[in-house]
Amino acid sequence: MAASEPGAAPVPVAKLVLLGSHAVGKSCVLERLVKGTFSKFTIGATIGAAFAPHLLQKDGSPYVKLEIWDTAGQEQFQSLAPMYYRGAEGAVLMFDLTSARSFEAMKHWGEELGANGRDGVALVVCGNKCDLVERDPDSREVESEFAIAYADEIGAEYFETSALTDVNVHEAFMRVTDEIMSLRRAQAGDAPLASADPRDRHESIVLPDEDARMGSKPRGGKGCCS
Ligand SMILES: Nc1nc2c(ncn2[C@@H]2O[C@H](COP(=O)(O)OP(=O)(O)OP(=O)(O)O)[C@@H](O)[C@H]2O)c(=O)[nH]1
Ligand SMILES: [Mg+2]
Repeated sequence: MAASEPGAAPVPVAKLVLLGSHAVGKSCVLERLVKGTFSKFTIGATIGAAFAPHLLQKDGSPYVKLEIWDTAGQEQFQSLAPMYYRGAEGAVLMFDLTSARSFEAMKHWGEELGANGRDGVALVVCGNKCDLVERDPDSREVESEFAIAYADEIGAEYFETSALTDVNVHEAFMRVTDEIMSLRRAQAGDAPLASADPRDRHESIVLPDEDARMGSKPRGGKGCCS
């Protein structure tokens, strides 16, 4: 829990996970959300996983303190992903709009979450790098209608995002967070605001480099550039 000011209601905490194949832009999207920047040359492939806390604001007030796990998409790290998605209340499933292969790989993550994730996990699907398809429509390998159909199938909202040009990043995270909060309310209003078990929140395995890289400054769909 985090309180915004003395006497104020505690700010709820929610754990989110980013899933998708290598180089779809998960870390860049997270950096855009958390720091408001895009590091074209300094972000390398994620090793293991990275953690970033982020205080999401709504209407100028603290809304939810997100604990975000950015998983590594490279093949050799895929077996680690369950550690990060198991306790997650929300997931951002990401693919690259210029890569049909990444779309297929993302469906695999959707299946895994359905089979092994938490019941009633809140989901959004993000087709990232919409700046590229806007600049060159021929580079698009996944049509919006297919992505929307898939998102509908798994009960998710679909966003076309760009970490580079800051399109729909905040909106996608707000959407998945709203969904988490409404699922909590639907659960008779008595669901815990955050896991009391630190193991569920992976507090003991924060990767120092990644944590430092992301920082924790608060900052405050759909089609590309809509
Ligand atoms: N044009 C464009 N490039 C992007 C965007 N997001 C990420 N990239 C580029 O895509 C590449 C991969 O980005 P990452 O954020 O490292 O990808 P990732 O999904 O975290 O990759 P792993 O950590 O290996 O799973 C980098 O060269 C980024 O500069 C975007 O929105 N637009
Ligand atoms: Mg990464």
